[in-house]
Amino acid sequence: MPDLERRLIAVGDIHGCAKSFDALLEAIAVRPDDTLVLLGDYVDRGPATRAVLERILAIRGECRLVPLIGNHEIMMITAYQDYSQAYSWLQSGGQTTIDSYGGSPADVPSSHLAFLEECVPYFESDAHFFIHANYDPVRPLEDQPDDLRYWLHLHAHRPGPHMSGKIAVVGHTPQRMGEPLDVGHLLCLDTYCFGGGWLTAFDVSSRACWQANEQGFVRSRRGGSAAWEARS
Ligand SMILES: [Mn+2]
Repeated sequence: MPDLERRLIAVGDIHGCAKSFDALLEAIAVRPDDTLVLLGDYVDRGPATRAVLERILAIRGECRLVPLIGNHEIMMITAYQDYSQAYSWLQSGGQTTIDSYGGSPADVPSSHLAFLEECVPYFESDAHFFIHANYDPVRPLEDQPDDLRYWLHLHAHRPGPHMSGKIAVVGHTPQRMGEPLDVGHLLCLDTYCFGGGWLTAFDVSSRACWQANEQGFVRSRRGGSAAWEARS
């Protein structure tokens, strides 16, 4: 299959929403030649972080999986490295993560913590780059500051086109109306799943889009179409 027809699918912030993630994966029907870029923030806030991480680990063999690291993975890793740092993580949704494992920090398996450490800060293809939160348009991708890469929301800093000429694909800033933000040089796929919105997957090759939510609804639309089609 020629490269142009290969799917390069980015998935927005999952935040413990296993039900949505499972439905989304079923709708996408992941294939071995797919590249699936997860934009970070798998843990915290939603009810089922444990199930989300189990599902991510399970699909590693089913496609080319590229998991990015988000600020919530950073907070969780930091909490496990230094318990004196745990409070801010627990206050930011970490308690629901612990609860999903049974209620004790010791219940989180080392394989899950090891996975968080393996997540990468960014990924790039010929025409796109993928990063959790934000970027400095005049800095190379390998040299982005952490406060932009992981933390700064788009309403605090809406970056212009990146010097690489590539389209940015980010998560982190919730789009509370449930629609991805698309401003041409920048696409944001955090559509507020844990807060009652949608979990979004977007194929940057075809511009096809899929969404699932915690109520069990799934919808999709073809590249170039403005209309959603409901799926059972
Ligand atoms: Mn985030």
